Amino acid sequence: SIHIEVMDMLNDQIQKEAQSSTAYLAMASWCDQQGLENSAQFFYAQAEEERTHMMKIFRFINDNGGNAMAPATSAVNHDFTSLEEVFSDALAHEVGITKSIHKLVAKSRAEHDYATDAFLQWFVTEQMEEEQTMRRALDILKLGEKMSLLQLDERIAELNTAQ
Ligand code: OFO
Repeated sequence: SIHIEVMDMLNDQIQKEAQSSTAYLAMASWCDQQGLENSAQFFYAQAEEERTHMMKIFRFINDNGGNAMAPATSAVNHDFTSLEEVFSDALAHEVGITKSIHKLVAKSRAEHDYATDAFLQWFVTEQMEEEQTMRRALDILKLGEKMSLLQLDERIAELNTAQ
C-alpha cells in the first residue's frame, strides 16, 4: 500500500489540482467576458482537465487502501489586464505544479513506494505537455504588436484542436 507520508503529499496534490481547476475556470470567465471565445474554450477545457487529474489521484489513493480527502479550494484571481497576463499566470502555475509532481516522485522513490512512482510518471509527461502548450500560447501572443487581439484569439484555436 501507499507510504503514509507519500499519501499525505498525494492528498496535497489533489488540493492543488482542484485549485488549478478553479484558477482556470476564473481565467475562462475573464476570456469569455472579453469575447475571446477560443481562449475561453481553452480554459474551460483546462478546468475540466484539472478535475480529471484530481480524480485520477483521488481514485489511486482509495483503490490502494488509502484515504483520499475531498479538497477545499481558496479564492483565485479573476482580474486580469491582458490575455498575455492570463497565459503567463497559467504557465507560472504549471511550472509550480510540475515542481510539486517532481517532489512527489522523489519522495516515492526515497520511501521505496515504487507503485506510486509508476503511477506518477503519467503526470510527469502530462506536466511537460502542459508547460509546452502554455509556452506555445505565449509565443502566439508575442505576435501581439502585429496583430489585433481578436486575430490573436483566432490563433489560440490551434491549441484547442491540439488538445
Ligand atoms: Fe494538473 O496539470 Fe495543470 O495544473
